[in-house]
Amino acid sequence: MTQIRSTVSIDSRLEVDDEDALAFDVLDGFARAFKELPPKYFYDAEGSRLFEEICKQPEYYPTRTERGILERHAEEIVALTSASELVELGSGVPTKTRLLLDAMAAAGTLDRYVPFDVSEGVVRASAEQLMEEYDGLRVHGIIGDYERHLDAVPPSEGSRIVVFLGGTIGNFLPGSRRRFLRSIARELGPDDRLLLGTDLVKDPAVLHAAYNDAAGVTAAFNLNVLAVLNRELAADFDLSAFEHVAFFDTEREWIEMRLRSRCEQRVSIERLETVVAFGAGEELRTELSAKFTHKRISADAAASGMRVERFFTDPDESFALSLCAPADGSAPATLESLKARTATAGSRRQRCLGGQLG
Ligand code: AVJ
Repeated sequence: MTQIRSTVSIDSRLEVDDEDALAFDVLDGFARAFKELPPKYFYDAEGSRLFEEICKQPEYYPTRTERGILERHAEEIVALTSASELVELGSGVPTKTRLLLDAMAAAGTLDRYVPFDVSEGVVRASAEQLMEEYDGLRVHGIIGDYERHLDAVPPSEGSRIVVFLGGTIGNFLPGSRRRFLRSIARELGPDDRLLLGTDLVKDPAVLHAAYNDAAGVTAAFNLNVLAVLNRELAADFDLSAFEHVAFFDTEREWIEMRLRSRCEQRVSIERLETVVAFGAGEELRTELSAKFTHKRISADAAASGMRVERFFTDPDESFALSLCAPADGSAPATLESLKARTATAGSRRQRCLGGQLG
């Protein structure tokens, strides 16, 4: 079997001003009556490691449930899209990505993978791993913040599937969620699709357990954001003076994570030349994780210029993958007719494959 060379290029949009982005967000968030930090700062090397650890906890079902849905439906998703490119927002460690890349390789359409993540280490590691595993795969990594740098995604060279997995869309407040979905929708050509992973509304006890695991990994993950501020902004947070809080807001249908100050305290943030006061029991909101219903996903898609073409879920309906098409795209075809189409596309794109999976 002939080996076809894979190529990697990496485009970094993170610059010096990103330290300013953190400083600005901290100043802004701590000045509020109800203090708040954006969840994206969780993911330094330690935070990313702790998140991987969370995903292995018995109480944290989203990761394994989403993987199960992909295992069952990756082939169909790929057949529906005939995609040659996979663009992954917040790509992280590429375990779930492989299920889609494998299906694309098997369909003979795989050409390019575009991982997009804030973590340089994550983008470089997954780019290197995947180009070794998939002959001929072109990897174009983007290191950046997908809320600000979506324009860094290269122009599509075939049909593409943009994936935003894990339920991370739940981190947005409803208004900015639709704004963000609209910015993705604008990047989609008529044959392109967005595959969106969302956690679903369920028994509050199950949700509560998922964000309050017995081993305390979520608590460590939550507290780690203070270590990030200590390092990046020369702050002097005492992590043991705060405790992890996570609860399901049944009215808004989202999980809220907070850090509660165990005592009255003042924290110095040297690089911001400021001191922040916390009252005893005062809470700092660190994350929202919205939970969805099929109806809410359809409404968000519609408000963002898309429609839900297929809705995939697990037997317990605890997590969902929605395949979204641009609203004015062509009508959805049947799986059988699409399989026929993919087969043709596959032979045309044979050059892209080393064939270890086909
Ligand atoms: C990565 C945002 C999907 O909301 O479940 C896990 C992050 N926070 N445990 C989530 C998280 C606490 C996770 N997302």
